[in-house]
Amino acid sequence: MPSTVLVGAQWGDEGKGKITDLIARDYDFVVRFQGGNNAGHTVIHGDKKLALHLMPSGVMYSDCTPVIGNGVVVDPGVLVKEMAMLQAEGISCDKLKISCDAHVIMPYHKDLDGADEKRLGSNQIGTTKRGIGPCYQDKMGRKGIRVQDLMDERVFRMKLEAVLAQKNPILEKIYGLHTYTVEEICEEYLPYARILKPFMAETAQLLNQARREGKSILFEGAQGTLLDIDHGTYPYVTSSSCCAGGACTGTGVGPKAMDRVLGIEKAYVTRVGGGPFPTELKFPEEGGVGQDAIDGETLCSVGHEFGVTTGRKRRCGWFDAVIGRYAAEVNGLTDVALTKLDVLSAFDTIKVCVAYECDGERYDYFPMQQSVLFHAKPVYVELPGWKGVDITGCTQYEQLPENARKYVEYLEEITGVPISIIAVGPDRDQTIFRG
Ligand code: 2SA
Ligand code: GDP
Ligand code: MG
Repeated sequence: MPSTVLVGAQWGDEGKGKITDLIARDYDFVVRFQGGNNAGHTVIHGDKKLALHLMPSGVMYSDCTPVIGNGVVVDPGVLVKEMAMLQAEGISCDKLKISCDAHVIMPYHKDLDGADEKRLGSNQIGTTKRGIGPCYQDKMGRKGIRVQDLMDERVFRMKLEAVLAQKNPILEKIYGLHTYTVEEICEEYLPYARILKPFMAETAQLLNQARREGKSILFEGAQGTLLDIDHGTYPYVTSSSCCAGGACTGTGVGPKAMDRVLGIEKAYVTRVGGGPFPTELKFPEEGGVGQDAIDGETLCSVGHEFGVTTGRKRRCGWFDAVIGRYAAEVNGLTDVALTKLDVLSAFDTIKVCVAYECDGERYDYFPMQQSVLFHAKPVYVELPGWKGVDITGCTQYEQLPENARKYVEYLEEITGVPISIIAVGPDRDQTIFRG
């Protein structure tokens, strides 16, 4: 089994959790390489849905080693709770490895995330307020506290002292927030350190050794291509490298180890938080009217489009092939898993955006300037649907209605990437593998 990077090809929530969970059993290691507990990956356990925020989805299989790579930001309290939740479900976390170089989300990161958002007013990013951005800021600013620092009380106290001397005045004078003492943070964090210490590892070495021994690795991306700090719709992005390149920097495994880059695409598009979204079908409460508003509501209600971490209603829109082509390029996608095709059974006809128009110009490629994306009008092609046909039981490609197959093949044609997996429902067996 080759090593695979799995990435979201849109704005996140494409169904990465389902697909990772589905294919993880074929890999020896499943590694998270970026993001933190802003992620919400839904996996199935018996007849229950579980939401994983930090734990790699490979934890669901006892033969698989879940690894939290150096590119991840770890909220230790959240991780300890998630491990307890999994253990209560009978899922062992004993094999977990946490990179000694991953950065730790501190209480002031969460405070600053919320305060920054407030300050932005109507220009809010719509973050998950989990402290992700401020933690990555400190990492890049070389003021971060890493997992290895947390595990060494002397170092932890020393680093905290230095960082609080800088954070406290900012918290108090700029944001009017409460300040922290070294002692109160130690009281909260040192017990976590004691629980997590046995799981700390030099994960880059571990993974490279595993490669030499012929073991396979699944690199599990979180969020999505358009939320990538470099390639996304900046500043309406998360603060990490969600694209395939992030799998190298976020784990310490070189690019030659990546044999396959699997992009996860929803059969339509959703986005949580602010920022441009050309194919958005605005909800009535956002000023949407007519058939577009009805179609947006239908996608949201049939697709149950609510955030796994925050419960927020996700913005919904038609499939965007401009984004599909862009994601194919910036990630070097070898193939795509198309999810939630069953949701489109609710429509008479289905639209696909093939290009944008802005100020009389046509854009077939992702526009260079973000202002274009804000004002872009989608150029749609309308395809006949398969309304009312229940496709959730289809396990073979040939069982899909002809128009559903035509839709899949049209997406392949206009994005230039083969679709190797099709999901027609949330369960593991509601999946079609194409030869
Ligand atoms: P942050 O918190 O700094 O990463 O937020 C910055 C932007 O990134 C978006 N973002 C996400 N978008 C979709 N899904 C995410 N995970 C959760 C889920 C989201 C939830 O699986 O449903 O529950 O609301 C996720 N995480 C970050 C975020 O909306 C901002 O636009
Ligand atoms: P992720 O963040 O990319 O892992 O995606 P989320 O878990 O946030 O959101 C995807 C949602 O869609 C979850 O509730 C899944 O159970 C569900 N899901 C995944 N694939 C399918 C599918 O093919 N059909 C349907 N109806 N639901 C799906
Ligand atoms: Mg999600």
